Amino acid sequence: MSLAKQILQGDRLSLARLLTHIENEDPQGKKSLSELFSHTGGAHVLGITGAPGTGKSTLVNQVALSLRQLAENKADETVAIVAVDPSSPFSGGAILGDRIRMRDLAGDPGIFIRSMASRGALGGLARTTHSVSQALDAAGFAWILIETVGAGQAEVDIASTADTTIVIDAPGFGDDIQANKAGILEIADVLVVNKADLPGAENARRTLELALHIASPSTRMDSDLTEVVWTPPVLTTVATKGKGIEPLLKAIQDHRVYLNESGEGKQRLRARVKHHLEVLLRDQLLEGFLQDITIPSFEKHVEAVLDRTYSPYDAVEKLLQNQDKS
Ligand SMILES: Nc1nc2c(ncn2[C@@H]2O[C@H](COP(=O)(O)OP(=O)(O)OP(=O)(O)O)[C@@H](O)[C@H]2O)c(=O)[nH]1
Ligand SMILES: [Mg+2]
Repeated sequence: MSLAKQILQGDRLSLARLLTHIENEDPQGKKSLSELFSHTGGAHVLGITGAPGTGKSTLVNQVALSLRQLAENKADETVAIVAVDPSSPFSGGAILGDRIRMRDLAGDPGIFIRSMASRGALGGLARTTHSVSQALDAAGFAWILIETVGAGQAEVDIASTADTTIVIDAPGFGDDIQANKAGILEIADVLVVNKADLPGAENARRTLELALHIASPSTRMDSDLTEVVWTPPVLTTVATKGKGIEPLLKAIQDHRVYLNESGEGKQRLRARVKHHLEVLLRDQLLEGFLQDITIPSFEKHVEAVLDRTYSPYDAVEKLLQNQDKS
């Protein structure tokens, strides 16, 4: 039986194997993903992003636990967690976070956890996170929770993979938010001020509310507006105590309904497919091209550019014209 078929039958070991193939970008991964593709589209993908230490992992755990506790149909309302970690295996935070995760969530067969290394990719995700998410979708998980690397920058990539993007802030992280406000507000569907037990939380919440209001002052004020507009709610949580999780789940549900009813869900899906096709095409073309060219030949052009014999643009022209295999 093919790997894909085993996954469709609910075999978790096969799923884990496929995810490794995908992460390694080997042909078996592509083959299985193609076979699985018609089974995707059922999951709701949540992206959780924010500066390092704001409490993403803790919050993801709580959301996963609550989704499972509130599930009316435990067999169907399953949760997959993808934690994108910095490549270094020595990053204490990530490892500690995972240990806590294992302790809280282990034992529930409706929860599947996968860490993946970002391998130096920027933007908070690994190159293959989108494909990993698709595999989990096909495997039948109702919810996919993706925690991005907290690089402290606006992790905009997540917005092109997730249906609902949750941006987490915490008191004391205000400067980061300040510097990246524009990017964060652009991608946030739901804003959360975590660590509401610490002083400064209310201040952080008000700062976000104000920034949102400045960014889109007309929303909700114009009662004649027939078009439905989504204004990201700003919520507060204490992830370590599980406080504020139910309102957060409600906001996620509301956003999901909004995506369906406004048609924005379809628009986003179209943009996502387009983006993914472009990325694949670029990768494939480059790969094919590089196969036709020898390293000494490439180096020759590198030398020529270094010597300023000709420009990088000329070098690319020459490479494309000759593809000389010398
Ligand atoms: N006081 C307080 N501490 C919290 C809260 N939520 C998380 N923490 C603590 O904040 C620290 C960081 O939490 P994590 O969940 O690992 O944060 P993270 O954003 O996943 O961190 P990275 O993945 O390393 O970027 C831990 O020591 C948590 O126990 C909260 O609501 N209140
Ligand atoms: Mg974390």
